[in-house]
Amino acid sequence: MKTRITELLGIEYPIIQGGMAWVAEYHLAAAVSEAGGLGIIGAGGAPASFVREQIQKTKELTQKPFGVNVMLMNPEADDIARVIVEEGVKVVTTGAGNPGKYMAMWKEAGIKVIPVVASVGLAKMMERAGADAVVAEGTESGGHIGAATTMTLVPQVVDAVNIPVIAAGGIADGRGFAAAIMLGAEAVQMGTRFVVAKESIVHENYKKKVIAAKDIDSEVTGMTHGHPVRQIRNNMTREYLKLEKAGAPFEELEHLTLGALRKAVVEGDVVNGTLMAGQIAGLVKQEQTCAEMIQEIMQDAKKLLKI
Ligand code: TUI
Repeated sequence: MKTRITELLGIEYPIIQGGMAWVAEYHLAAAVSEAGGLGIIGAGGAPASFVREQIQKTKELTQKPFGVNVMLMNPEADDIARVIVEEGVKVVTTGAGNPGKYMAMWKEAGIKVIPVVASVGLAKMMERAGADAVVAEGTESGGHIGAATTMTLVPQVVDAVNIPVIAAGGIADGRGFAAAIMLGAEAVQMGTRFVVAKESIVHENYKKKVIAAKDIDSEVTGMTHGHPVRQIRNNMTREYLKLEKAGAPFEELEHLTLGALRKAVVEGDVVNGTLMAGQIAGLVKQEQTCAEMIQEIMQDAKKLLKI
């Protein structure tokens, strides 16, 4: 299936993997790229040296294009932005902020820049700044989220910009893919389904929680201090929301979450760790390889779209 995104990125299928902190490391990124999508290394809150290593390890596993996601609240974002250029990475996505200050450097290096946006306003600003495409990410997503739903955000962004739009948030199968195409998107970005990929290094306990999750099993923490994060309900979210409701200061809440994502992904602490996942977790039923996931999605979507 050809779209402006498959042409822009030189990939076979218009499916890109979300740049999930801790989860999107080189095994997963290489597996998605090898399967014909675009794998992405999620820099998250990691130091620049770690990101460089991840890029080098990905290159050892695949010759195909892959990208790096820069989480813009990372204190080392400036260094990571430079490492991406030095290592010859072809595609960058960004999250949790405005990547405007890196745009000139990345464009000059010939990098395809794809900011993740949660509003029409930022999408237009990114197009003016020279972005090659945008990911329009709805509030159904896991992790740090905006307010608009995928169903409302994607067509509004499609109408507002001329660059291609990638839909994200609540997409995990061929039906979601086909729906995104109907909304005018030219690719999808998926996170939650790839969390349970066979090639994903996420702790088995975390994967089991995603697979067991039902439609209404996620909570949004951090709404009151402007950093809403969607994650699967557990002891952690109950404690957090109780404190948040009681008006606890940001510092106290931050202390609670500090290292909690690592605790869940690496140690498998599903009680007090942060289990970031989207609302579509209820649809994710089994561990499969990235290739199996992508083939299944494309086959189902092609039938629905009659292409
Ligand atoms: O960035 C994401 N998802 C993420 S980042 C992340 S790491 C994290 N962990 C704990 C707390 C906070 C972050 C986990 N998941 N998705 C893309 C995204 N970007 N969603 C929303 C936004 C966004 C929000 C506001 C982008 C820009 C923005 O404002 C731009 C401005 O004007 O500064």
